[in-house]
Amino acid sequence: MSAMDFWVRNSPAAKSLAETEAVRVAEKRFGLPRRSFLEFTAALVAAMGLPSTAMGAVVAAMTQPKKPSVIWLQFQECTGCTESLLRSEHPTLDKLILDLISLDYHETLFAAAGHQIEAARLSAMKENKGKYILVVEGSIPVKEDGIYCKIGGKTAIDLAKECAADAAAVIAIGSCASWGGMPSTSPNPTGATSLSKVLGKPVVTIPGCPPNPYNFLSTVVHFLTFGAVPELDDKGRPKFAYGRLIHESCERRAHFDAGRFAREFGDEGHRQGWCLYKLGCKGPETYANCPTIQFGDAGASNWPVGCGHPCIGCTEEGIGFQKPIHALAVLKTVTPPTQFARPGEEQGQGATMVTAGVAAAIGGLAIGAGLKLADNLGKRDDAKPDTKQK
Ligand code: FSX
Ligand code: SF4
Ligand code: F3S
Repeated sequence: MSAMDFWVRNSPAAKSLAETEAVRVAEKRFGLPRRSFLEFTAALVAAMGLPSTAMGAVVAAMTQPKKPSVIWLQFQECTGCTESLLRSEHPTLDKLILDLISLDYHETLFAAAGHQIEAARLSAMKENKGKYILVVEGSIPVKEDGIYCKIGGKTAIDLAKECAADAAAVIAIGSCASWGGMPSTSPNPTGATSLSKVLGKPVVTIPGCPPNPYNFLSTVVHFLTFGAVPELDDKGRPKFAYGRLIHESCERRAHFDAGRFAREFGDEGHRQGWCLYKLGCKGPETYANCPTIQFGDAGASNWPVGCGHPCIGCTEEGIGFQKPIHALAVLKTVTPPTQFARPGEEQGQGATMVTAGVAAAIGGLAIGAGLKLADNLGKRDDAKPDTKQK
């Protein structure tokens, strides 16, 4: 049982929270047993680096009657960002769309098209002026005045600017929107660039190709709870998710330290699960929480390195899609830090040496809660109330 599960099951605070009207609303709205909902919320709270005392506020925000309007634009991309959210399953995106946010414009998921969908976007923007969340997926081509990507007769440049003007928060989801991603790979014929460059101001970025749906979800929930986006690094990435190098919490790190490397795909070292550094793993120069949060519901070790593939640095500008896959990573940290966080150290402050240790602990909690969620919520059809004590 993870620490968070233990907290949900045993702390008096969690027990009294389970009896509140907000949790009753959540039970109905999300169709989840109370404990499962609380465990899901606890996983998000832990992932954001917040203390358990924030649970009440997060639950209240997730169950508020008025759902925040979300306008989701798609430009130069593969729809992997949306796909990864559709596969998140805790809870599934249909729950998210219909029960947590009001998705008022999304070209792929909407049945409507043409003038109808454009009208939906304009009316949502008018009704929720200054309050909606704008999410942009995909890079924006700026060559030849942006003619390489047009929707409804407008260039991606104009659409992004128009929709961002009255948004309460702007989120660039995926590496394409965050820094150009794959479409900006040399020679970049369309001039693919990031949302923040087009808008001329910083935005929240959730890079990854595709990004981890947990990180997007946690960022939205943070905004709903506190009316502000989480603390960001100098590239607009939430520090709770991108504050540490992959290499610091990689499950193969012991092999790296011991000098045990896979040298070819399929060789003995590869089959033994040894370090992938010599196959070009970019974990030592890539900031992301992939090893602690992992992906999807396929069980433990479900992330690129866990599956036996070197990290290509997809969250990192200048690395992913730019540095050759086989090239060796620059080692940013070779030796362990001299100082680790003390118990009870302030949480969620990002990438300092001291807080790195705290983040590891938080990551551990999130994994436990996340895997438990996969257990309970991954198979929606045969999900059963979680009444068994473990
Ligand atoms: Fe694809 Fe998204 Fe990659 Fe880009 O994710 S998974 S090409 S980051 O914009 O759809
Ligand atoms: Fe893990 Fe890659 Fe670092 Fe090896 S080099 S420990 S595989 S992140
Ligand atoms: Fe991307 Fe590397 Fe994570 S390839 S998904 S940053 S492990």
